Amino acid sequence: IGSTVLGYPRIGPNRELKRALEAYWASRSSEAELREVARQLRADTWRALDGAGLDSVPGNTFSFYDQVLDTAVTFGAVPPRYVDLGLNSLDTYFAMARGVESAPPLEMTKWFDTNYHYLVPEIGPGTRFSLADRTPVEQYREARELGVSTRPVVVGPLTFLLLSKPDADAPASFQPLDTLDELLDAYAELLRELRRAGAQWVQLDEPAFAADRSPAELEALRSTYRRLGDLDERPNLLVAGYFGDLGEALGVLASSPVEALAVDLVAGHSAVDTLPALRGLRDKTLVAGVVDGRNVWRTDLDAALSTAATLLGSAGEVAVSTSCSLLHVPYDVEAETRVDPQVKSWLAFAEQKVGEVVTLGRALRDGRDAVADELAAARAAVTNRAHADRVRNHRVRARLDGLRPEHARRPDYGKRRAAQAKTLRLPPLPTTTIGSFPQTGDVRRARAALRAGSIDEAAYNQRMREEIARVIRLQEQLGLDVLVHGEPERNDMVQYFAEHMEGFVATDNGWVQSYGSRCVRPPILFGDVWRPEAITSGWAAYAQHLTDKPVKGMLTGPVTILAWSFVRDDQPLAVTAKQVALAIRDEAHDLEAAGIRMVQVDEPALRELLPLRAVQHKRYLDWAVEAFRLATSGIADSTQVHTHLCYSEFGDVINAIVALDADVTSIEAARSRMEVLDDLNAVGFARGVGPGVYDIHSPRVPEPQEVADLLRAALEAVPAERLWVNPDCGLKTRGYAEIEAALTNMVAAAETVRPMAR
Ligand code: THG
Ligand code: ZN
Repeated sequence: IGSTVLGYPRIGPNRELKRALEAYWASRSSEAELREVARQLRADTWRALDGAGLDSVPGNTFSFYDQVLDTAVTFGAVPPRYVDLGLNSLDTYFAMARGVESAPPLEMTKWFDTNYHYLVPEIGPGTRFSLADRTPVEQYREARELGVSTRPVVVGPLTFLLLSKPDADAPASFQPLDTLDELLDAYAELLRELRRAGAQWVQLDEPAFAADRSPAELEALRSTYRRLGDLDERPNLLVAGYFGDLGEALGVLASSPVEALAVDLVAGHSAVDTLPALRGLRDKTLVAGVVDGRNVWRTDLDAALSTAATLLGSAGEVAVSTSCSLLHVPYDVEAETRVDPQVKSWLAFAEQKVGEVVTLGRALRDGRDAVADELAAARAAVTNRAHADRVRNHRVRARLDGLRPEHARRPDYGKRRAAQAKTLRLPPLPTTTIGSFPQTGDVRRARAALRAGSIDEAAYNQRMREEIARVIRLQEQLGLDVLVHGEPERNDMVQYFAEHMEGFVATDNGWVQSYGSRCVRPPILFGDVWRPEAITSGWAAYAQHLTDKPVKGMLTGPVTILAWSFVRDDQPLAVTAKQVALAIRDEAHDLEAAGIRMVQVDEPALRELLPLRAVQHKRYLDWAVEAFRLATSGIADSTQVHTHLCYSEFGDVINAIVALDADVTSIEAARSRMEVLDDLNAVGFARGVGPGVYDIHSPRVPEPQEVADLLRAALEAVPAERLWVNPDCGLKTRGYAEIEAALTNMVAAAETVRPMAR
């Protein structure tokens, strides 16, 4: 295998796939046009990877939407509600991803601890697996015709089933893993066809084993790879485990008949110590993932080489690779014009990381001298970064050193509650929203015009103020009790804060797929973080002076800012979190000084950064909670702290939610009904809570009756004086027609239920 990468971005260097998909969905282009864009992107990728000098080029890394969905379709796991639509194969696939009028989409959730989302396959006793779709084989042939012999990458059978959920008709005792035997028949057929098409290698991804797994699951891993290994007609098998140390699973795989293992030596560096003891590795290829596939820093090639070199005696062959697929980083750092040249010299995106892997492969094969120039250049960049003045700020460091526990503690809740009741004078069941209002075309155009220089800052600010005034008027008409300014000035909230803080750089073209055609441009946190001047208080104060009702100030929490950025890897995340927390604390203070009486600090990504292994949970949650409290403890008792959580199941972090000690927590709950309230009660949560009363991710407008029923259900679990009424997330992605109707009904429902709350 020599040198390789475990996967590659597929959205296109200029988001060509995004545009092609959205044009197709809007019926502005044909299936043939969409397929042609996809074919071209695949060809460009294969040629680039082959041309860069990788010894083994991954194949089947393209996807029209998601690789887990692809796997479900490959093996025929298409639920009947989509088959019954009678659509062609491409439209059936998109129906699973996006839903249609009569069939809701598959559930979408986070891919391990990344910011990528996959579609959750639905498996039941009735699922009949087969090799229903031959895309991996066809794409192997397509690459071969271009002269590139690829190594098709497929989600492994165990990870596939472990990420699936039982379908709605499955009996309670059923688990997707029960279907493993039948699924393996279909995998066997795929392997046979790939072999017949000429494939030398296939990569099966099993990242699920970087998380805690039961003895039964480890046993399933053993039997699966024994069975696949014993097939007589198959390519060589590379099993890839990433996002952490595979632990016990490494031993299982090392003693299986597969030919190669890929390990993540960045997120799971500890495996370096255990690998030499695995005797079964001696006749296998070990693919050492020494180049970070999830972050954007240039690799310390000397260190990577010595890691790979230590392993030389442990395996039959040592190859080098990225730690995981490069799906999680942007294409090309050379496309960046805005990034400061010094910072840019420290960065490597997907294309540059391929170059690093090639260099490492040559160094291992031909010796360091063969790539002396490349090693020297990498060394210079790493040294330059390590010593750069701009990475450290002494005032920030001194402030961190001066922190005491009391900086992260607010007085007793009872005292705060009394102080807040006096200043805020809210009705029972107060109504509010999460913060953002729809971003109109007008607002987006104003931002684009400012960037293009066709309007100046003053004209832009005027435009935003008009928008804020409109949103305040609307909220007053709707009868909401606690207002927001609507956030017209923010594109992506994390990007917005990063652009206004020191220690970050923003990218022009650093797009990374989040789900389907949707992308984000994570800012790059390279140095000590601080806030040169107030960011949000001007907008909030402007909004407040337009109304007698309280306006909430809106901030993003430190954990979420880290989770949605590329973070520095030269200090513990907990330290970086504190720096960001202090910048947010300054913002909260300025909001208060500007007359704002409620400050909301959102942490939608609190669950996302939770480590995959339970033994690491406490440490993470301790620093995550501490960072939030540091951000929110610098203000008066009478100022009400809100937080908002969404995008996940909260079971694993429920105690942390209590520990945040926010006065009011709004939480996504419209889809899981009000169950989250029982979960909160069970751990003694006794603060204000706003369980989302309708799902903003759908255009559907809830009826007043429906919302009132939810509120009555909530009142079974929460006393009236703690219950808030709000949608389950921000309104940014919706249209005004929908939200006006939905909020009207929400306010009406609150008014109906209020009398029973007095
Ligand atoms: N910001 C960031 N990360 C996130 C979210 C976010 N991760 C989790 C979740 N929210 C992901 N959800 C989305 C929702 C919408 C879009 C991307 C991720 C989206 N993106 C625009 C697109 O692709 O056209 C581009 C947005 C832009 O111009 O910046 O619509 O909220 N960081
Ligand atoms: Zn939300």
